[in-house]
Amino acid sequence: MSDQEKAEKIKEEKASEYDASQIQVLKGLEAVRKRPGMYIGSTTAQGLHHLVWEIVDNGIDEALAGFCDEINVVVEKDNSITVTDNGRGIPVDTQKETGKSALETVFTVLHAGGKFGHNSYKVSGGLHGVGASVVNALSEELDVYVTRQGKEYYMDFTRGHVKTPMKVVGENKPETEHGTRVHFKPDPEMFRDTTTYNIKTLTERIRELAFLNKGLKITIEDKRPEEPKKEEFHYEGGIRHYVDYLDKDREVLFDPPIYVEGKYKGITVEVSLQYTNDYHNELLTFTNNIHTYEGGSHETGFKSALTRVINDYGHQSKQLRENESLSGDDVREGMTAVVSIKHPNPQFEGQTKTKLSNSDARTATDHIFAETFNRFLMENPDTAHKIIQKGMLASKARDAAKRAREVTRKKSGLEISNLPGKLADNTSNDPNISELFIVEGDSAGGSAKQGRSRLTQAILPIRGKILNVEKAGLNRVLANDEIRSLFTALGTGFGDDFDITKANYHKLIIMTDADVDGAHIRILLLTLFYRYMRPMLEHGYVYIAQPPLYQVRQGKFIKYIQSDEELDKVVNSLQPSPKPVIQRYKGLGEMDAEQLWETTMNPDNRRLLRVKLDDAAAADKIFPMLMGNKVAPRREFIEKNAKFVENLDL
Ligand code: TSJ
Repeated sequence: MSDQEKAEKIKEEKASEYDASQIQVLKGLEAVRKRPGMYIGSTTAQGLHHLVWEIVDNGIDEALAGFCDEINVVVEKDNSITVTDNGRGIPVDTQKETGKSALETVFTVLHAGGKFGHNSYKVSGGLHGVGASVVNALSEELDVYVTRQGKEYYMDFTRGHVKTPMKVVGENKPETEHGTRVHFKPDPEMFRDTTTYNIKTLTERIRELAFLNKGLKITIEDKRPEEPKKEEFHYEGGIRHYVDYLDKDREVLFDPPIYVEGKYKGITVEVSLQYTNDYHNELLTFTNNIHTYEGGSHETGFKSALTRVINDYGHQSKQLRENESLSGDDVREGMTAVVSIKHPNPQFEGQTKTKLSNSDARTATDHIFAETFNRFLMENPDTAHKIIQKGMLASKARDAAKRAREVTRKKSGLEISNLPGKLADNTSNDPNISELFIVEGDSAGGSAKQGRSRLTQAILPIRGKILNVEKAGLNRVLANDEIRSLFTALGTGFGDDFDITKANYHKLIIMTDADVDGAHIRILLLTLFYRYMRPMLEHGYVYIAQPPLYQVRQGKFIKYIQSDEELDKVVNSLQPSPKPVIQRYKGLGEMDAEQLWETTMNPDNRRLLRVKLDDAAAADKIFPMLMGNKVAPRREFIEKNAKFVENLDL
């Protein structure tokens, strides 16, 4: 082969490599747009928000690598998003294999994020971790500015295809100026449900990311309102402030929360913990900024270290007798803790892929936490004493509750029917079609019993305010008749023994008056469900009945109405005489059995609200605030969120 032939051949090879990579790009874009759910989970509101995290995660990676300390997120007027960081800027040099700039590759090749250069630090990332090219493919338009090494570069795309190739738009920039700015507008053809961003969803996660990445400043600005709103999150203390934030409305045992940080075999571990005078514990765990809802090895490591260190210290200090020990539940009663680890190669399992399975994460978390926590107890004997006392109290209460439970179980075992007397059960044994109405007051309970469908609907009347479980320990909860009836009827067992597969009803319907007392009872019931039968909420088995506020009658025409707006509409539509008669229902008790059935219970007419449990952490904050000891925040919250209490959607 002559030199010329050789050169030709190399040229051809280059061209075909380029073509091949171009085909890969087109195939990739096509795949993403054909099955967006495969890449971002769904194309609902959730997927829409996921796009923001895919971009923000790149900035977080840059921060974790130590090159960036600020990220700004803006929701523009048209619901497009701008994310800016002050990192090194995405590299722009031409890559040998494709002849394309690294910048173009990041936005056009699937899984390219962080794949060039040194990417060993890449620890952040959503569950899908697919990056900027997916966001690009799903955006009507995307543009990016990069400032690095004295120059500013620009490039833009439409639905993933290059529109304006990379060009230099600024020169002689000072070395101190560097960073990446990405602006994208989600494609409405892909996001058919909604293209409107929810500022609360974005803000909550940004706050969380700021807690989880100490020192990093993250701002969020909403430019849609007349007056744009901007918030800034920046926590030098990281997850220590997260614990403070979670305990904002609780009384705490000491201040500040315990904070531990360390690195073991390449795994960074941070733990912060606090005790409150509540009975419940709240433990949030994260791996690489991902909330591991289902826990996993880091959680196991933390829990076993906590129990072991407290028991060892208790024995050494003679506060616990030799034959006495505290269980994991005992030492966690009233605890608020955040565990956050950074792992170079996390493996997730479980139903929602949010359970960490790497066994080295258990060892690392146990090791780092145990050592520092033990030292903390030694150096702070007063606090240590409080913690041990609290554990011992929990242990005693648990023993008492266990005895009470055994007695209840034996007693009910001897009775012919172990169902509570006030329950009017339905005749079907199929939980799928069985509904349990929990009804406020005996008189409404009576009407409901008469009006119901006997096959599918069971009625349990409850009298007045039920026990506030947020303020009561386990033994008082178990001693409460109203609550025991409910659990017996449900058939699921209680607390730790709770077994959702035994539920006698797959719809639990709270039916209370449409007034403030009714709203309060509803919150008390939801608090009970949240604390003692959370799986019912997680499975979406809990509903709220919507009794009408008004009846409008004009001759034979009768209509039931749920809101004031609807009332106006209906009355306006009934112009000619005779004048319509409007009746306002003050409570369920004012309706007779047939009316109650027609308006609120009959599956053909009724409207039920399903109670959603989207965010356990948010709920864990709301319930203590609504139900706990501190009065001021509760009053403030109810005043601000009257609607929430009226129309609960957790
Ligand atoms: F990818 C992206 F467009 F989504 C995006 C990337 C969005 C945002 C807001 C920021 C970033 C980004 C990427 N910020 N910083 C970086 N850094 C790099 O890409 C980078 C820079 C230098 C080097 C190097 O080895 O010199 C390596 C990398 C990965």
